[in-house]
Amino acid sequence: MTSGRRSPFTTRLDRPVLRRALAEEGVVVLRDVLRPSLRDRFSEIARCARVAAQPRDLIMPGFETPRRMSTIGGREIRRRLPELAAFYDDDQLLGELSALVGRRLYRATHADECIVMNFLNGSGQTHGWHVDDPDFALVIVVETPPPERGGTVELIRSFDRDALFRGSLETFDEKEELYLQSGDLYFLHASQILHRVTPLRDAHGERIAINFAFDTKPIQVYGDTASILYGEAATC
Ligand SMILES: O=C(O)CCC(=O)C(=O)O
Ligand SMILES: [Fe+2]
Repeated sequence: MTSGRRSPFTTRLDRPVLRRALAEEGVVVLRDVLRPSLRDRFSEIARCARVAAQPRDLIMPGFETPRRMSTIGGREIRRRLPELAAFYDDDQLLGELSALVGRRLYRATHADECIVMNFLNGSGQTHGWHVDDPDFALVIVVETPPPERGGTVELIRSFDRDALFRGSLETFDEKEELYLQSGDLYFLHASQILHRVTPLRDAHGERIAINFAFDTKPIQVYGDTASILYGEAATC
């Protein structure tokens, strides 16, 4: 549908260096890659939208980790923020991300989880440890505090799901931190790598991220967590 349209990116994503990094690390940080006009527009949209975000404060069943944050789910985004939906629906984006992964990707079919906005506001707000149902996440970090103020992305590559379900997260010492600045994107193999956003340390701290979800299968079976965090379950 988008042939002839401008790429959302300033550079091609299927460069060998990025492909290799994603294959080896399960994540790539994409700095200065989103066209500045889009980056600024998304930032403006996110800042306006935050008043409409739903506050959440719960322990997510499964890994039993906290969600102290505000959210806007895909259904609401499709209704009210068509520019984000257009970015997600762009076949050129899908093609570039598929090339980066080295296999065909599909947009997530979960109406709430396909595109989500996550807002952390103030001390203690956090998006606790989890894996995503969709396989890959393209995350735009609209706003993030300096790392010493919290709100950093931490990753655990290899983990024992059973141990996690028994609630032994504290035993992990193999955490890695992603170094991110406001305006960065990252692309994460989110169904395989355990990840979280650490609690903000500052009463006035703020973090905003937009997550666009992609699957390796056209139809995916989703659990309940997205509906708990982002709204009701349905199909995009
Ligand atoms: O905010 C982030 O950087 C991560 C978002 C995330 O993990 C998610 O939406 O599933
Ligand atoms: Fe996630």
